[in-house]
Order: sequence, then structure tokens, then C-alpha cells
Amino acid sequence: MSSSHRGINDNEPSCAFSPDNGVAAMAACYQRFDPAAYLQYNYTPPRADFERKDSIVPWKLACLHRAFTEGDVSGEVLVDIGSGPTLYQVLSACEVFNKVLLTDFLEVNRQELRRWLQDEGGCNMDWTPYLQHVCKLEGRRPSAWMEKAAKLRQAIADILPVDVHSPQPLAPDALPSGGADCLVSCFCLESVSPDLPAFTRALGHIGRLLRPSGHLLLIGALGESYYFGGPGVKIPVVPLNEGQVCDSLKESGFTLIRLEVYTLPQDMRVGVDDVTGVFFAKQRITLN
Ligand code: U87
Repeated sequence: MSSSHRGINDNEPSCAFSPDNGVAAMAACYQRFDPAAYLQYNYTPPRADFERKDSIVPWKLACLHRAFTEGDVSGEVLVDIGSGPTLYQVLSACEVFNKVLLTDFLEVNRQELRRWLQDEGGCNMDWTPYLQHVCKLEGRRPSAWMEKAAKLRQAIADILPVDVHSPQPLAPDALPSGGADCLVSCFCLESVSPDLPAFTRALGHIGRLLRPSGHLLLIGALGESYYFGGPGVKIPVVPLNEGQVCDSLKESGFTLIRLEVYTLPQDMRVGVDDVTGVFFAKQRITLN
């Protein structure tokens, strides 16, 4: 498979992976994660082409817009689990939740988010086209993007460390005692877990951050076994199918409200991973 991105050849061995302590091995893989390269691979055309309805990012933004505007998701505190160096996943949420917490395992990603929040330049990504696109989804004129950027900067209360493999993924005082009202998590759990049982356990860990009957909006990869987190940084992924996602959600105390699936057109397969599909799952926690 030709790879359109320099420094990427998919017969690159995955970063050293010993099944006996998979979680530690995954953490070791992420030490070489390169936010700038990662943003280039996944958040530029063709995967982020706002003129194309069949492009991945517009599909994700449409799912999130619908989930946050259909009326059953509300509250004060929203947490994004495993934000990475990206903001697309909270562009609709910031119009509904006054307190948004971004989280990631890596300081390099938290630093990238802080640079945007402090608006002092030096960002590896210009989120303007994303802000304009979500304004259009909301029936607003694209030029309202500056108002949305200001709303998002006002809503982001903090950028925190997180580890989904810990029974307490966030620092004890990060959330109000009652828990968060809503969680968003995009492409995190399957990309940081050594195997399916660890994926399901991680789902249970983040579920406990929610208040009773709080919502989880989960976006993830289907059929993916690896992705490049930078030139030569081949990171293993737990290959999932829809049935496994539904089973893991049920096992972790969630009640599914809606599952939507996107299958990657050939030209979205750009050699940065072997993902075949993307799922969007909306659920609420019923057992916590
Ligand atoms: C995103 N949310 O881009 N605990 O949506 C918690 C951890 C841990 C840990 C590492 C993977 C990207 C997937 C962001 C970032 C998601 N990151 C952090 C990628 C793979 C399919 C695909 C991708 C992206 C780690 C976009 C598209 C597609 C990363 C984040 C995972 N291929 N979090 N123990 N360990 N992390 O630092 O920021 O998880 Cl369109 Cl198709």
C-alpha cells in the first residue's frame, strides 16, 4: 500500500510490545508520539475535507452536533477523555456545557492544547475551518467562528492528565463529588489498550467518572490494528467490531441509545493506519 505521508512504511515493526505487561508497553509506545505529525496525518484533507460529505471529520462533527442538540444531553460539567492535540470533539459541546475539561496522557498534547487556549500563537493546527463548519451546522454564519472560539476558551476550565487504565483516571479533586454530567472520548480507548479486556476495563474506569445516568459519547476505530503516531511511531490498536463495542458497553454498565457506523472510502485510507470503519456510540451510564 503506497503511503502518501513521508517517513511512513507500514511494514515498520510496531513499537516493542510484550503482552505480559501490555499497559506499560503501550505507555512506552506513546513516548514517541508526535502531535504535529499526528495532526497532519488525521486532521488535514482528505480526512478533514469540509467540501466532502463522505470525509471522516465532517462525519464525526455531524454526529457530535446531533448528539448535543437533540435535547437529552445537558448539565454543567463535560470531560473529554484522551483529547490528544485536538479540539474538534468539543466544538458543539461548548455551546451546551459551561465547564469543559480536556485531558490527555501526554504533556506534549496538553501543551499543544494550552497553546491554543492561551491564544499566544505557536499552535500546530489552525482550527478556524473546524469552527466555521460547526457554526454552519448550528445554522449560524461561518463568520461567527470567532464567537465560538471565545465561547470555547471561556468553557475550557482545565487541561488535565488522565490514565484510563487507572481505576481513578483523573486526580481525585478534578471533578465535583457527584461526578461529571457528560463524557466525550474519541479514538482513545482502543488506541491505548493492549487487548479487548483492557479496553472493557478502561470503559468501566471512565464510566465511574459519570453521575448516575450521565451520558457518554464515544467515537472509535473499527477493524484497526495499528496507526502511526509520528514518522516510524507504529502504535498497536485493539481491532474492534460493532458487536464487541456493544458487548463492552453493556458489560461496563452503559445503556446504548444509538450506534452509527462510517465505512472509510478508499481515498480515506492514506497509509497512516489500517482502520476500516469509525463508530459513534451514544449511551448513558445505568449501573454506577
Ligand atoms: C483524537 N482524541 O484525535 N489514558 O480524536 C488516556 C491515553 C493513554 C492512557 C495514550 C488516538 C488517535 C487515533 C484524539 C486523540 C486520540 N488518540 C492518549 C487515530 C488512530 C484512527 C484515527 C485516529 C485519529 C494519547 C483520527 C482519525 C482516525 C492520544 C490519545 C489517542 N487511527 N489517554 N493510558 N495513553 N493516551 O496521548 O492523545 O490517547 Cl479520523 Cl480514523
